Amino acid sequence: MKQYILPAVIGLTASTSAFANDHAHHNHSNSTYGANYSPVQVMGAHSHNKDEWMVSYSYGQMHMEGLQQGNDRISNAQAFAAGYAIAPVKMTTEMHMFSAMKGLTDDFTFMAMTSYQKKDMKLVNNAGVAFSTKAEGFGDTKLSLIDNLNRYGYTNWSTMVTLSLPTGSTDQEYNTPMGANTRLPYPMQLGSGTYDITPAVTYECTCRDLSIGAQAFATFRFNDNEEDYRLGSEYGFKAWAGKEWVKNLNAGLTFNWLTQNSISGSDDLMNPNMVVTADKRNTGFDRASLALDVAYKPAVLRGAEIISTYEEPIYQDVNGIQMESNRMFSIGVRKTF
Ligand SMILES: [Cu+2]
Repeated sequence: MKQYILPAVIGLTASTSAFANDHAHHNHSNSTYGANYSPVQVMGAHSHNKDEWMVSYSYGQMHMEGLQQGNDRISNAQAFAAGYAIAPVKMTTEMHMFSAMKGLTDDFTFMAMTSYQKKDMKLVNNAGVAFSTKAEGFGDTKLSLIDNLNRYGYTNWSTMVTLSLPTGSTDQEYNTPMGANTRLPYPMQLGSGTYDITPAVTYECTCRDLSIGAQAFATFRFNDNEEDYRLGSEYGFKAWAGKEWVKNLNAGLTFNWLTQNSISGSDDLMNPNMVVTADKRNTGFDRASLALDVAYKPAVLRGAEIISTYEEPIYQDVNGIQMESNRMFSIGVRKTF
């Protein structure tokens, strides 16, 4: 199934030119100047009018560096002393993210998202030998249905249900000092390997010229993947405030909270004593972050919008020993038809 997802998304993108309607973009907000902000990185924070399309492409990077135990930084030597032969030093994830949204009816908006990812991890063993591993391919594909609840009179509230399809592989391997085609640890895999459901509820309102909102969501996984494990369930909360600062320039700040539970089951091809990241006891965390996002629609782009986000963790408490999350950023373009 994996190889058909991108053509499907491109097909969706190509077909959008048939819909040249010029509806207002944000179904929820009124057209008052200064208050049509909705954070670009929060899925389900906005919906679309019937037959209105939005397509977007973004390039993003996520960085992790160094080790934490609980919420303390620790050294590689401490990880070796805890019994591991190899410690991760640095990890970079590059993502090409594609999404399409369509207003199906006055009530429901459909969204499809997928990504192409490149992961690179640098490691060092207890003899001081450094090496790196790489993984590359499609991530999971997410299909969402947003209900704006307008027909019930709840104009500030909306719900979203997302189904994640396991298009990202969970059997990435790479040549390492331990051997050829070694199964890479959990964080280097490209997907969950399971069908996951994420319900979410979102509240938005406009106070004077400020748009504020909040969203609560949870991700559940119902079975083990082909490698006999499942990622932990997730519980998240987001709250944001932003506005249109000058004409066609929206920006705001989002607070993110994410609790991810530990992995259950395990991939027998990973050796939990070898690398910190292959031990499922070192999975699951609480993390808070702040994200700044900007959406700018310069006249020269004929209605297309430049979108960018920058996110920095402000608190993280991990189970066992894990890499520390650093900054995350993305830049892209989106257009509504
Ligand atoms: Cu949209």
